[in-house]
This record gives sequence, C-alpha cells and structure tokens, in this order.
Amino acid sequence: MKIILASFAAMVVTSGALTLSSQTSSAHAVTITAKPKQIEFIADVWADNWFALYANGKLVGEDSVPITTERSFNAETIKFTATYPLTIGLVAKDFTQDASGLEYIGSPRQQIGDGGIVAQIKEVKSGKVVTATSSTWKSFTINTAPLNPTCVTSSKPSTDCQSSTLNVPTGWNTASFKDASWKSATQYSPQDVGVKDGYLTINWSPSAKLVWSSDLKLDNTVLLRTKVSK
Ligand SMILES: [Ca+2]
Ligand SMILES: [Ca+2]
Repeated sequence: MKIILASFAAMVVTSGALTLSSQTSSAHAVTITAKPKQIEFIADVWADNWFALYANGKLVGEDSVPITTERSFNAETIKFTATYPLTIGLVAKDFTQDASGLEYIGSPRQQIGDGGIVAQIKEVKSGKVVTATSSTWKSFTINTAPLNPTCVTSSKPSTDCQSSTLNVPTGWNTASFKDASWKSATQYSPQDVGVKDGYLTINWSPSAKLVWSSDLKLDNTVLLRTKVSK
C-alpha cells in the first residue's frame, strides 16, 4: 500500500497530460535493446578483373569468373541481408599472369594490365542507392607489380620483374577497423579503365564512379571500404 501511494504522489498533471516525475520514471526504468533490423540489399559490381564483396565483415558474394581468367569483364548482381550501420568491403584484383604483374607473357602483347572497379548498393525495398564507389571510399594496396615497370620488355619478366605484397589487415572489412591511414580511393573515367562487356549491361547511378588506388596499372590487389550509417 505504501508503494502505491508513493508512486501516485510522484505523478503530476501537466497541461492536462499525466506525467511521471523523473524520480519515479528512473526508479522504474527498463532498458530495451532493440535487435538491429535486417535489411535486404542488392549490389551491382563490375570489376576489371575480379572482386569479393563483404558486408559487416561477412563475405556476401564474389565474382563468379575466377581471377585466373585473363579476360574477365562480367558484372554481378548480388542480394544480401545486413544491418545498419553498414560497413562495405571490396577486394579488387587486376589479373596478372604471375608475380611479375604482367599479362600475355611471351606474346607480342606482353604488357602491364590495368584494373578498375565500380559498385552500387541499393535497398531492395525502396530502391534507394545507399552507397556507391567514389573517392569518399578508402583504399589500401596489398599487391604492387612490377615495381620496376621497364621489365615489361624483358624476355624473362618472371625473373626480372619485382613485386611487393602486404598482409591483409585483420578485420579490415569490419565497422571497428581504423582506416585513418588508408588513402581516399582514386576515381577514374570509363575511358581510363576501358570499360566493356558487363559494365554496359548495368544502369549505373550517377554517384557510382570507377575507382582504384592511385595506380590503375601497377597496383593489382586493392582493398576498398566505406561505412553507411543510414
Ligand atoms: Ca585487367
Ligand atoms: Ca596491373
């Protein structure tokens, strides 16, 4: 009976509305942790030559044509479910025949190939583009080859060309990863990248830009990431 009276005494009427005093509401406070809402997304990705797509650290799709394929210019459309805040990670790889970084080795076309990737991610329900690759994304280069581009004319590039490969940073595709030391992705024009095949089949949002590290030719494996807070 005492408790009921105490609670009643703490209630005040303000402008006709019944309000609990702060003392009463804090005494009865209940913390409710809402489960983050699962949202359906759809991603369009085109890569010269290969990619893997991560959402909140989880692999949600990858290029169906292996990186061992010399000419691979297909686009992929990937559906996945994830929650906000949404951290998107892309592994982007340019094809190289071996560690030299070259392609068409031993043929008259022996050359240093180039990369390039574009992606847009929409909410399935609203169709709204929630993120798309641009210079607002961060990039980190894992593999560079050749480090000595003059080796492109060598008759034995596999021994003459030098390369550099870093470890993939742990947790690079998760929300908590500190990417302050990463560089802004570099935007390229369709002409720079030489877009073809699958690129032409997707209706790209104007916000979706072709990106890579600052070196479209010599950097062959690049990580890209962004965070979308909703
Ligand atoms: Ca390429
Ligand atoms: Ca290359």
